[in-house]
Amino acid sequence: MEHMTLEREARVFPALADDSLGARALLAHGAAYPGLGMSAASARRRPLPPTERLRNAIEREELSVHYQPQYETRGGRHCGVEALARWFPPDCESIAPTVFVQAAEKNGLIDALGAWVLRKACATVATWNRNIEQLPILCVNVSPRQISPAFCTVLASTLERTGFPAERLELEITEGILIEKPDLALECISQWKRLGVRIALDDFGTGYSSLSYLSRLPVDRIKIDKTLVHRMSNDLKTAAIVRTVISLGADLGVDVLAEGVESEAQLTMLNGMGCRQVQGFLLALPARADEAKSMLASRWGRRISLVGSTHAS
Ligand code: G
Ligand code: MN
Repeated sequence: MEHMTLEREARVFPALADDSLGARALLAHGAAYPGLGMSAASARRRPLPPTERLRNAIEREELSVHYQPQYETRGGRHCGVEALARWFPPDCESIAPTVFVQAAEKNGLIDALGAWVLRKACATVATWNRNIEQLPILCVNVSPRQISPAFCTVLASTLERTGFPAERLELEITEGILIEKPDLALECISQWKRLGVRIALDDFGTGYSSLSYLSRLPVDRIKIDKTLVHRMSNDLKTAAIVRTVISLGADLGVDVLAEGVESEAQLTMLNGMGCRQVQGFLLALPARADEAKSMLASRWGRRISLVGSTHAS
């Protein structure tokens, strides 16, 4: 299954081998599995340079933004929605976001991609309710490579052009940026805050998880990484870490959301630990805008159909 995906990706990015380690790795994988490398026909086809290909994909709307709702563990009301870029080329199956985001980072297209996702998501979600109070918190991932004064300009103009309320927009960053360029990151994040947006620390628990970031940065939400959520049922130490992060968030006055919730057992455990916000396949898969919008209208998302209506009140 994974090998099939790699082959598709090698076909879509055949020319990435010029300057991208990601593509070289993909092609190497294709070559490592006999019969799964590029076909003679696709090798003969002269592909567009990768930069053009991704730029065209954005322009032709082959890329789209999907939305994954987030829910409160008490009452089941939604507490946000995460915008996730997806690529569905017409000539093959979808390409994993990890692949094209990494390729964009290496080919200098991440600024264009990131700006496009931000504009698209703000413009779309802005129409979901006339009443600003009822708009979900919209979470948009920001790659460490996007952190620059130019992104601040894009952010300001997006808020102005789409009319999306800054206080309902949450930018998700990972610790990578704070380690790579701490001064620039602090400067940019302070500018975002001045525009009124919220900040989330994404994938928390996978990197250095330095507690000093939490005191130095104006963080509004911590997102516990899905690998911790998946491990905690079978590993007491992981469960202790998750519990500690949840109580740390409470002490700091920062929201804590657990990502990757896939089972009732995980949800029950998180609820018992005092976690108030969850996101994951149990509750809602990432979905097209219209589906996500209607999911937000019902409490508990998918879970209502899994366990009946007892949680709906
Ligand atoms: O790094 P970040 O947290 O932004 O990753 C979000 C990714 O996680 C998305 O691609 C989304 O599809 C995926 N995802 C969302 N919910 C779940 C889940 O319950 N389980 C797993 N394995 N992945 C999930
Ligand atoms: Mn995220």
